[in-house]
Amino acid sequence: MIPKCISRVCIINALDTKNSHLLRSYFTIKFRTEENNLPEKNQSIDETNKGPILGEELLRKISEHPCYDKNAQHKYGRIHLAVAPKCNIQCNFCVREFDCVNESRPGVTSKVLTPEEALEKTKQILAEYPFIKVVAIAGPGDPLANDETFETFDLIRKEFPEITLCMSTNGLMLPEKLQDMLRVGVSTLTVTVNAIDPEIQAKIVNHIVYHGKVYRGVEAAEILIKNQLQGIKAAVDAGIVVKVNTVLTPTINDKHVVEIAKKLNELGVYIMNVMPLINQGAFADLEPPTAEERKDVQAACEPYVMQMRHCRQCRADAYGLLAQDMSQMSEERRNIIKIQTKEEMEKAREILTENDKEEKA
Ligand code: CLF
Ligand code: SF4
Repeated sequence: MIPKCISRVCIINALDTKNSHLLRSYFTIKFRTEENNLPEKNQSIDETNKGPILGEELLRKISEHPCYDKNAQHKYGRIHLAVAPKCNIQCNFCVREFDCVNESRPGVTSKVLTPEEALEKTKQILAEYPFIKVVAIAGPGDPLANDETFETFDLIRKEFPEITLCMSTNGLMLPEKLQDMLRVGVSTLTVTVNAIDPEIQAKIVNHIVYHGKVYRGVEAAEILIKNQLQGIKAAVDAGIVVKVNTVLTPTINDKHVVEIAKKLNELGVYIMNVMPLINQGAFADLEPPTAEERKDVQAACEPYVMQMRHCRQCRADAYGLLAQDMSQMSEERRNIIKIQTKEEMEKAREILTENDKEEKA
């Protein structure tokens, strides 16, 4: 019997054979109401996407993740803990006094926290803003180049076992650090892949530091790409839901991005975020893409992997809803949002309780 809360769209999505992992999940998930929003399906129309099988727990996490499900962005928030200052590569568009621009927008560098300070901040913020469902580490450097990342996640998971742990990385250390990520419970992961062709990647990354040695040019690019792709595959196989960020850089990788999307399809990546270049550092003279150019690239990639179009290029210490970074707000404004959102949460809870009663009746 089909539960009464299922909409026609849900059924069509589940019966869409390109999303067989969702079809399988259809029979295992405890269906929720539309108010609670199931995650949007992966809309890629290529049939070969080998994404992970999404069980009930992962579907819940996606449906409450503001970056992975566009319907969640206005209801649920994330907190970024700036515990990872070091980076192991040098991107040509990065100025190291700023947050990692593979995930963030530049600003004054986020104040680096110790793992203990990060836990305290999380406790305080989650108590005040219960709509925050994701705790993430996204810089200001590369999370996998900093042991504090794992120490922090360990502390957070012990205190908040239900919370989604998210991370963003350049992927250089992904194959080696995946076991640590699984141990601490990371379930959503972003890897920045700006090229899968070493000649193109060599124009984007100045150098990498790998196992204590500095590599440059195509040699550096080959190591980086190999580790990114191997790491993504292993993460997907391990059940992590992977998002890929690609910085759209005119004259460098703009004609190449669709090739990346095809590869992501093969690897089972859940969603791709084509971000506009922020022109600084060695790329200060490059023109960022226009909104139209970015839209065209996203449309060309869409057949292969679902596209994220609501990214806010957050700071490495952002928290709140994506559209309302409370780390940048006055106390007064934060209080207004707190009250408004709590009311909304209460309303949502009432509706869910009513629905539960109806289902049981
Ligand atoms: Fe943070 Fe990134 Fe996790 Fe989201 S942000 S680590 S996936 S919880 Fe989101 Fe911010 Fe865009 Fe990143 S809007 S910059 S995509
Ligand atoms: Fe900068 Fe991020 Fe690139 Fe590291 S990975 S160099 S922090 S943009």
